[in-house]
Amino acid sequence: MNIENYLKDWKKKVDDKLNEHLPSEEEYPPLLHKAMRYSVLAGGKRIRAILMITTYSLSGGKHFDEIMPVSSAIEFIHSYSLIHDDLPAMDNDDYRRGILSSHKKFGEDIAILAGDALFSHAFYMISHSNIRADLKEETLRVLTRAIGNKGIIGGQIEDVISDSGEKNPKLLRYIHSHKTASFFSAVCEIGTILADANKEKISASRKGGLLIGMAFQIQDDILDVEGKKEEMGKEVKKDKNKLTYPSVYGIDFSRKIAKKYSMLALKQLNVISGNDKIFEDLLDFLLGRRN
Ligand code: GRG
Repeated sequence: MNIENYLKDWKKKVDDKLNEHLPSEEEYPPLLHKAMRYSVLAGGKRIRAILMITTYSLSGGKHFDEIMPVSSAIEFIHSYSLIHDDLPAMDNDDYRRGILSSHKKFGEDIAILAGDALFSHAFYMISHSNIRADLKEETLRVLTRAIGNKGIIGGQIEDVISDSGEKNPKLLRYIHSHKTASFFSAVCEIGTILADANKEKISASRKGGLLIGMAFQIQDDILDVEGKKEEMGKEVKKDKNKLTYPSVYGIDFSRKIAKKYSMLALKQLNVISGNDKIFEDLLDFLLGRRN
């Protein structure tokens, strides 16, 4: 199967589950549920959920129904991070995924609460899933580390206080590896944990995921410079004053660094994919993407 069809098929399955796993607008309190559904169901590539499903499947996992609550949880956390990232106090973005950002549509108070509720709902989904207790515990350990002070939030705080004039490669690597790549690493690792894979595969997926995340965020920086608002579904050139790969290395060299990260990622991920070309195709897709 080619990569576009693979991603399209899994996106549809992930979207259906997200719809099922979100509270309905008829349930009380309706405004909160409406705002939660608005941001999650607005679209998105679902790349984090699909990476988890892919490492699960390549590690021999077969019980997809059992793990779909985790893929929904991952996308709830991701949507939560986007809602809060768009707030005026952070990146101040009016658009996301081609529609008004949550605070523009519902107001800041509701957007903050919708993000908070998605965060809690993610853990509700995992704790109420039928996953084996030891695998669930390990999943929670990996996930909570990746999104907290040693992960996304640690990276985000350095990102919001960063300055494009700084040209500090070490800080730049810290920001990207924490605000974005730590989550990619966790979702890849979680796929192998849920498949009860051996230590070698779990370690390779954790390292490979981190490297994919680095390549992904560098491409995101490049798209902020080169991308078009209509394709991106949000404003571009928003990172002008931030520390990014293009601000430190320029566009061409940033592209080379992203490619280097993707080759290093493949080396790791080959441990779980064997002869399957899936990660090679996936990385080509991610580095060639326009949104
Ligand atoms: C604890 C999860 C959490 C968040 C609180 C607000 C915040 C702290 C962090 C923001 C982190 C952030 C938004 C990083 C950028 C990651 C990124 C490149 C997002 C775009 O991801 P895509 O392209 O988006 O996968 P789609 O719309 O396709 O899902």
